[in-house]
Amino acid sequence: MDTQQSRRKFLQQASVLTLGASFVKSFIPKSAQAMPLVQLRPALVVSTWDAGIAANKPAIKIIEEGGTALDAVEKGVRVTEAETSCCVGLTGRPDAKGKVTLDASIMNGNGACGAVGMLQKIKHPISVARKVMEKSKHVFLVGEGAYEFAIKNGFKNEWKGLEKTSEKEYKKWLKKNKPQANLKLGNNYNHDTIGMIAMDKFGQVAGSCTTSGMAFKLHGRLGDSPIIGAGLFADNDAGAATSSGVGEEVIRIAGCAVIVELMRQGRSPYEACKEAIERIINKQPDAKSLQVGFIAINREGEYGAYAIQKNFQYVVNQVGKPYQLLSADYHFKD
Ligand code: SD4
Repeated sequence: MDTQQSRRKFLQQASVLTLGASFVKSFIPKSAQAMPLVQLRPALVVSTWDAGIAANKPAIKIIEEGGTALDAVEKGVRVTEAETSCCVGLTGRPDAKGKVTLDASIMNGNGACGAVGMLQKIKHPISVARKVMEKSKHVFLVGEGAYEFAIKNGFKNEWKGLEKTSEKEYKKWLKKNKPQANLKLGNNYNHDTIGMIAMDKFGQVAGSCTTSGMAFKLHGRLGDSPIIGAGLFADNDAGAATSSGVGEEVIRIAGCAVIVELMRQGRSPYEACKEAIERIINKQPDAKSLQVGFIAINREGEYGAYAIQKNFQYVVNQVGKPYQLLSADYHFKD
């Protein structure tokens, strides 16, 4: 049976099970209905860095209760957007002009996607990205336009000024750098963007990615995180991937699209992430001073990760199991 045929068969079986399940449900008492009748897929949630411990919690709960991967990845990263963080949400480090500009994207495995770039003053850019996906005819809104769209769709201006540590670090940085000076990419301020990928019990995959981007970036700079195919990609036929690290390097190789395509051709998530990192290293003579990490999942519920440097962590939650905080394998071993 080829992939198309087996997919069709799987969908037929899934719909028979669903119909069967609702028919049976009408005959069993309400209390017993909370139990899922069948678990169709090895559902899971994976996200970047240790912020994923808190973020994965509501995400895996949604999936355990039979919700969609799309809802899970949106709810999950909202946790990080609401926390005090160097690199996500309104408390993140500003750009060279002292403005906190946020990038986010969300993608469903059926091809639906939405993104915002350089969005200011809004606490949950991931939810604005989802609104772009669901309420506009577009995929990607940036700057003032993204802000106006957010306000029109019920989001509030929640800007309270630079968070204390962000302000301190910005002032320190300003003393050594002229405003608008470019920075050495991959500096120490740039960890902890959250990217999350998930598969629900029905085999649908989705992903989300949200960040304040590189600290002290040039005003107007967009990274990989809001770019579908670079910092995020999801396809129900192959899997999902997301990234963290120096966005410029991820964009250059269309990182997450490449990883999903490699998985479609049969590579494991680990092998696909490793191949993408090797492409970056082959193109970038300075790779040793940069960090990029990828995480990926496939349709079988397998996961993997790979990074340029050590210390790239990720968090895995599989249905019914405790979370695992893992360290990714990496290229430069000495
Ligand atoms: C960016 N990829 O703006 C983001 C930064 C990041 O962990 O991931 N930091 O380039």
